Amino acid sequence: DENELLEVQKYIDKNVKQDEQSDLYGVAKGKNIIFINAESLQQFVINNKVNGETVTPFLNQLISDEDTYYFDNFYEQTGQGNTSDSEFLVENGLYPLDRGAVFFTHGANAYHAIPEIIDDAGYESYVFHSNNKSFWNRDQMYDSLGIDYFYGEEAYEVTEDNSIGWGLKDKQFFEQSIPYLQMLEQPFYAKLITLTNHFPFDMDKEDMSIEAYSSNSDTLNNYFPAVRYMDEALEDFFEEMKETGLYDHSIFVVMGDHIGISANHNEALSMYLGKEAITPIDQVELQRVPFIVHIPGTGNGRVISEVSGQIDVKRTLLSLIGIEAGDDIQFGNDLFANDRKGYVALRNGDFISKDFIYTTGACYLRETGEQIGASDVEDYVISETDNKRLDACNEISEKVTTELRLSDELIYGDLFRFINFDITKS
Ligand code: GP9
Repeated sequence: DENELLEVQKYIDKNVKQDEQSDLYGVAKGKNIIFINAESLQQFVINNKVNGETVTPFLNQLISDEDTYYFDNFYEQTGQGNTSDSEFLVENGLYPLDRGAVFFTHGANAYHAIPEIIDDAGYESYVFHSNNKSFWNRDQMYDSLGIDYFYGEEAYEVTEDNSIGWGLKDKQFFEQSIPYLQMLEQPFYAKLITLTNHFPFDMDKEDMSIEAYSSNSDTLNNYFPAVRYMDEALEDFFEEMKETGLYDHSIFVVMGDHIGISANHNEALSMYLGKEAITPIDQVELQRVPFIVHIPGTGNGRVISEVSGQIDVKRTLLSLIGIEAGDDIQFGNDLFANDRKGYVALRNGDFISKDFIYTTGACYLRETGEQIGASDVEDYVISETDNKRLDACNEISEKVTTELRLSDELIYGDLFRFINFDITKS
């Protein structure tokens, strides 16, 4: 175990740690963190239309706001644990497992998650989600992550009228969550997990502000009105936050947790996107989800297009509230600092870097979509440039494999049991 830990620490020191502090370090110190886990929200609906109508008018406005930092090349990195995996990534800066849901399989492990770390800075942590506590084994895992209180299904008034699919409709969910938020001692870290925009995206007629799409996939067709409904729910929530006065004392994060439209719907999706077909690299790029950080009062917001992912959220948020990386064991970077890893590993070993996309066992040039060094010509001799590119791509691929393996070892060996962190004092 000691050797494994040593290897992890060495790897992180060499490959993950950043020397430089970002300009935004500490800008949100002492402010509440309100984190919206947006169910199934994918990037491709942002600034897009369906049947001539804008899908996400509120989010479009939010991302162009002067106080918003919008990451438009941000990838979800979940495995089979879907929403729970995305929560795991965010809280720990570790990868979920390649099979099963780590929330179920390793819910009793020791971790060093955001709630525990920010506890020393005076923050209490809460989750709001109108589903039963044992779904995804949340009740056990939330304890292990150091979350102080979980407002689950029983905290809400759920009736036949105000619910659909898996539970309370998002508009009701936010509305009923607000009195609780107002009661909390500040500063707090509150995660609100939405639910209405969930497969198969069924909606009551009266909640549909835009028409469904028309294709051979009901899932894709219904996705658009469901996303619009969530967009409206978020708009109401932000308005309410301003009215309660919590807005000025908080920063807001909106993150898509995982894809909603799987590859089973590629035919319909390629029609919607105006593409002949979804290529392997399109498939990877479809794993982009919005990551939006709204910090009232900074006035310095912008679109950030460097490659990033859910693994980076922990370090980014901690840096915003003025907590250094110290000796933390995690695999993400502060997305506001410049010296970053420069690649995002997907759970299946695929990755995206500034120059390359690696998928289906091949390396592609991100700019042109061409497979590097591939040719149908007999006796084709690979060019020197392509050879160098392949070397560079393989080098990243090795890091990705190592990183995923080390993260797995930490979880399988429950190695956080053996570490005493002293982060805030580093
Ligand atoms: C369940 C909700 C959705 O409580 O978070 O989970 P998902 O099915 O998207 O993983």
